[in-house]
Parts: sequence; structure tokens; C-alpha cells
Amino acid sequence: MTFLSILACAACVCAGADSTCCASTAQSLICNLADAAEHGRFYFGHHDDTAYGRDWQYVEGASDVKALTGRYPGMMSWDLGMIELASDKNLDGVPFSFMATEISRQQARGGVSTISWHPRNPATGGDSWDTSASPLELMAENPALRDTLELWIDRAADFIGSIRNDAGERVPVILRPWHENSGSWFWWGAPYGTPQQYIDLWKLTRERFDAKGIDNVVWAYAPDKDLTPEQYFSTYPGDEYVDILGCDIYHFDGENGLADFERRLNDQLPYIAAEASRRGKVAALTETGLESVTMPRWYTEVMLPVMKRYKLAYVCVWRNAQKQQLPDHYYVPFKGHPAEADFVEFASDPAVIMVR
Ligand code: BMA
Repeated sequence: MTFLSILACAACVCAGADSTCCASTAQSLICNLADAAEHGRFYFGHHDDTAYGRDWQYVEGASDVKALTGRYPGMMSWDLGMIELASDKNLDGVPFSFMATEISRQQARGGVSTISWHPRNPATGGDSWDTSASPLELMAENPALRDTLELWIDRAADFIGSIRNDAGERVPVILRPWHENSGSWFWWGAPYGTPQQYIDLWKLTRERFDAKGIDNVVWAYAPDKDLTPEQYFSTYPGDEYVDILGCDIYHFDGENGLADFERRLNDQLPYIAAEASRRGKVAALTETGLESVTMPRWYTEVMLPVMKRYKLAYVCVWRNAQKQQLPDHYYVPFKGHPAEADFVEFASDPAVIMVR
């Protein structure tokens, strides 16, 4: 890849698989994302879409999104939590072998995939939400803890490097590690370490992947809500470590929470989009959703205008947990739900990238 082609790609004038700037696996995905945004389109993403839904699990070809729209989401989202313990299933029971196959299938459909990671707390053995000890702070004086974390990162890297398509090539994926770090709910969150300690964790992650030659990762940085640009960038690992500038912002409390949600998006997305464009990066709303979709026109009247306004490359909503496990925990409507027709309308908008 020449220096000029890298520059061209940063500005993303390189749509099309035969372009030289799309030569590397990860770069081809960056180009697809940037090209979508450039043309006023965005990938619609759904977490665990083909693994399970409201009233099914592991049914060949099934998807709550497809059941309504006839198509799969343009973006599939998955989570690595438990890969660090070499488990064969993730924290929500999704087998990693299933995940790898689905990521390859999604590429064959012309879609893209994103991966988050809710690892255990290496200091306590608890889950991601166990903030009773701070690995970020303890790591400096505790080499064993650092070794554990390095092993965990290596396991994540090995899994991602193993995701291949039928031609035997690695499939590019977006990885969004250490997400929502501006919040206080994960052990890598803001109260549990300095900005520099967080940045060091990112760099360590990136270095371990790079040392293994894992070349199919597009790196997404995704703090949470209510951040000034200074706060947002205070934990930014640096342009050389990040490809996507994102944020995770949820809509809470339905109609009553609408003004807050829109204010949060309208405060944060303009500078994220502007900074992404200035730095040759992709901008995205990396995680969002209105639990139970309690507003029947949410998809077309709340989500769609925001996505069109800021030229973001993708938006990803969270999972449709099974009804018997978590009755209200779903972000895509289903047959008979009051938001069904609106979701179908949203998915048929020319700006929304879905796949067959
Ligand atoms: C949360 C919830 C949990 C889930 C976790 C990791 O937002 O959906 O039920 O275990 O994400 O996927």
C-alpha cells in the first residue's frame, strides 16, 4: 500500500473492492463503512441477531429482524465475554464456534460484524460489572494480574484471528473493547483508574493483537454519554490505535426520556462526526436502543432522523433476550408488537443497509 493510497483511503474515495487502498482485510471494512456514510447510508446492527430471539434459540436461518422485514440486519453484533476463560460459550450462552460461522456468513451476505467484550474482572474473578477491585490500578504493582490480562487479550486475539470465510481468508470485524469506559458500571470505568491507565490498557490490547499479526480488526472507541469533547478525548488512545469514533447512548424512560436522549445525541454526535472526518476516521452510534421499544414510532421518528443528520456509518441496537429469561429486554419489535409496522418502514428506508 502506498502512502498516497493510505491518504486516499483516509478520505475514503476508494469505494469498490478492486481499489488498491482497500487491499488489507481491515482496511476493506473501513472503506465499506466510510463509503456507506459518504453516500448517506448506514448499517443497521442488532446484537446476537441470529443466535436467539424472543421465543426461539438456534434455529437455522432465524432472526427477529428477518421475521419482520424479510432481511437480516446489515450489521451483526456479538460479544466475547468468557473467551478469556477459554469457555466455548460466551456470557449469554452463544457458542464461539457459532459466532465465527455467523460472522463469516454475514460477510457472504455483504454485511458487516462488530464485536464487544464483557470480560471478567481479573482481580476478583467476578464479572465485568464487579467493580470491587480495580485491575487498572492494581496492574502496575501486580505482574501476575498483568499476565492474566495479557493471556485474556491473547485468547480474544486468537479467536478473532481464527474467523475465516469459505475461501480461508480472515473476515474483518469491528472490535469495540473497553466500551462505555466513561461510566462507572464496568471495572475499566472512569472511577477505577486514571485516563492514562485506561489508555495503557487499550494500547496493551492493540499491541497484543498486532504482535500476533491479527490484521482483520477495525478498532472502535466508544465511551458513553454526557461527555464534553475534552472528556471524550481524555481517554482516547490516539489516532494510530483507533479507526472508529463512536459512543454508546441509550434511550431510557420512553416518551418521558425522549428530550434527554435527543439532547445527549445532539450534544455528542456533532463533535464525534466532525472529529472523525478531520482525522480520517469513521463515526458511528456504536450501541443504543429503547428497551421494549415502548414508543411505536421510535425507529422512524427518533432513530432515523438522527442517523441521517450526522452521516454515521452504523447504529447498533442491543439484543432480543428470550421472553422466559428477561421479558422486557428486547430492542427490536416482533410480530404483533405496537412498533412492528414502524420497524418495517425503517428497515425499508433507502438509507438503511440490510442484507439477504
Ligand atoms: C447487557 C444485558 C445482559 C447481557 C450483557 C452482555 O446489556 O443484555 O443481559 O448479559 O449485556 O451481553
